[in-house]
Parts: sequence; C-alpha cells; structure tokens
Amino acid sequence: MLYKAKILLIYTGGTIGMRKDFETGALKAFNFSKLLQRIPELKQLDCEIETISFENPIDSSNMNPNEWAKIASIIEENYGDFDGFVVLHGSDTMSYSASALSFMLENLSKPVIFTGSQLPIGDLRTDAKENLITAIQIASLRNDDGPVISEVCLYFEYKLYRGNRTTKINAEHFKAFTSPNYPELVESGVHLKLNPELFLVNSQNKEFLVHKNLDNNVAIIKIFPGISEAVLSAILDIPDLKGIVLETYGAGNAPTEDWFLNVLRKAINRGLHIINVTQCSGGSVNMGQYETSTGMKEIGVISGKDITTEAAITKLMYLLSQKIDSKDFKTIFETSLRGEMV
Ligand code: ASN
Repeated sequence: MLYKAKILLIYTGGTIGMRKDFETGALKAFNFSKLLQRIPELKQLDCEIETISFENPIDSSNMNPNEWAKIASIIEENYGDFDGFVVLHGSDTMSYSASALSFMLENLSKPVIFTGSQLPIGDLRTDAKENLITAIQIASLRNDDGPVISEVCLYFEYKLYRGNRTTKINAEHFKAFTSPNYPELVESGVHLKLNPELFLVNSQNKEFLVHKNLDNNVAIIKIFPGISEAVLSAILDIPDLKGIVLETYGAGNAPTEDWFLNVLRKAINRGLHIINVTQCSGGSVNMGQYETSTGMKEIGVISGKDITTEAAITKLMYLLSQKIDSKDFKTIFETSLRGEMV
C-alpha cells in the first residue's frame, strides 16, 4: 500500500480563521474547528491530517518569543509522529516567525511550512484555500529518502519560499510576500515546479535540537538623514540591551560624522553587538565598498550581508541565547546557519 504522509496542521490565528465582530466590525480570530468545516476539500488530499490549535488564537501582531516557543514545543512534542508540519499564521509577522523558527529548530529533517491568507477562509474570494491546500501538498512530498523539503518555509500565492528569506511587502495584494535575495523553492501552477538545487540539505543524520529561549534584549534602528546623537545614544544606552540591527543605506552605508561612529564604538566596547543590514529591499551590505561604511567596518560592526531585517533580529535573539563567547559572535553571525544569508 502507498505510504500516506502524516501532516500536523498547527493553527495559531491570523486572518485565515477570522470573522467580523458583529459590534465593532473589526476582524477577530475564531474557533479552529469552524475553520476546518469551511474546507471540506482537505478530506480529498492524499495524506492524513491532524490538527492542533492555540488555546487562544491570535492576530499575528501579538506574536512574540513566548508564542514562538509554543509553536516550537508543539513541533518538538509531535516530531516523531508526523512527516511534516503546516503552521497557519497571520501574515503580518509571518516572516519574523518563520525566521525565528528556522533558528529555533536545529537539524530539521522535516518540512515546517508557514501559510495564511489575506482574506478569511469564509470569504467568497478567499486566497486561504489555495494557500492551505498547496502548503499541505508540499509538506506531504516524499522521495525514497524521506521528506523532499526539510526546512522552515513560507507558502503564499503560488510560491514556496525559504522562510527566513521572506518579507511582507503588501497589505492588500494576494501576493503579500517576496524573497528579495533568494529564489523561490517551489512554484505552483498546473504542476508543482520544484527547484531542488535550492533546498537545504536534509539533516537526518544529526540530532534534532529545539531552542526555546530567545533573548529579546535587542532593538532595530533604522537610520535616516537627520538622525540625532541623542536618539541613537538613548537607544544604545538602554540597560541590558545586548544587540541591535542597524538598518543603513544602500550597501551598508551611514553618516561618517564623528559622533555617529563614537556612539557605535562606545556601545561595541561595552559588549553590544551591532548588525549592519540594508534598508533596501534587495541586495547586500558590503562594508568597505564606500568610504561611508569603512569606519563601521574598522570598529567591529557585524555585516548582515544579504539577510532580511526579520532574519537578522531573530538570529540575534537566537545567538544571544546561545551564550556564545563574545570574540566568536561576529564570525558566527556572519556565517549562514539556516540558509538565511550568502
Ligand atoms: N492582521 C492579520 C494577522 O497578521 C493579517 C493577516 O493574517 N492577513 O494576523
């Protein structure tokens, strides 16, 4: 008899399962069992599906490291019993969550696919059904060695992306996500077009490790023409702050004024980690290419290379929780751990 993949559907909330509140007219998460009744098509899929729901489903604007730990725990507890996991999640912070989980789940050898929708599943024009059904189909794909996909991905509007390469780009288009620096892993049309040369190698032979404690003593600072010393130093002086993601211009460029580099230098000398990422939606940081980034390179700012801000901040939270020796932190951050950077 043909093997049927077992998929665990994890419902965290998001528009996919929302409906309008009668009094306020605002969209609110609702009960998961009702969501399943709206998709009878799931029964036709060639896999076994079991479901588990957050006790209180949330709009993904309420996501945080504790909620990520809940998702990670569900996957950990069910890891041996399922061939793949599909996480239903709001689109607003889905790229952060997919990035975070990619770091929290080390040596993954099964697919974890995040998906959701822009319109609730009960809406006539909903994008939820295609997203959900194809995400489950992709999670069920197997070859002789086991699951075809063995990484944390995000499926939305006909494309499967590496989760930690994505970013949300549109609040109303069905094409809500993009992966600016890494091509899609799978494209869905009449057939599924797989690009296996882009997949992460399956870590089947290594022990699966789940890291649930992230360190959120971090901040994101987006520089802008006119940013003042008072603002920058006020943030960097926050007690207990351990690292920041600094969104700079273009290929990682920033003002060359003395005060700017002095504030950064003082923070680095106090042990803070400063990660340089670009504000551009595509391309890479390359400190030293312009005079406006050589100063940062000299004082030990870490290059985020072509990482997204979402992956940078979650990688920072993850590495800070790993109690890495401060002299190794820069090298480890600049190394790709889960395919999140070149
Ligand atoms: N506010 C919703 C959420 O992120 C948006 C969505 O799912 N499309 O939960």
